[in-house]
Amino acid sequence: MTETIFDKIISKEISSDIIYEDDQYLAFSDINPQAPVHILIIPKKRIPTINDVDKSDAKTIGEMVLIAKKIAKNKQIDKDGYRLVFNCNDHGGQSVFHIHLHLLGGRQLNWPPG
Ligand code: DGP
Repeated sequence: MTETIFDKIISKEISSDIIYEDDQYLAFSDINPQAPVHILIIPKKRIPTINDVDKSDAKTIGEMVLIAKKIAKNKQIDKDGYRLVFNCNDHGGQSVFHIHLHLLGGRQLNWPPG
């Protein structure tokens, strides 16, 4: 599996605005924010795309959602609402092949997305 930029963020070789960290997960601000709050939640274990997730990863995906929920509350966007997104491959707009959950909020988000 090829390393991505997120491995360098995990190792702190590249600095990022870290919002949350534990031994298995990291959350940091997106470098190209699409909303006032735009945070990426990643597992430290690299899984390239959502296509590569299997049953043994169910806990990982669930915990990523729980971290996103906690951050949304801390950022006080929980009441107004927010969006959680996994982009997958080309049509999904995925550019970094290490799964990441986008947490977007702080403004009215359009639906359907472009
Ligand atoms: P996606 O298009 O779903 O693969 O999203 C990848 C996101 O990663 C994109 O919104 C920009 C973000 N990103 C890429 N490189 C860096 C980086 O070096 N630092 C940070 N903080 N975010 C990055």
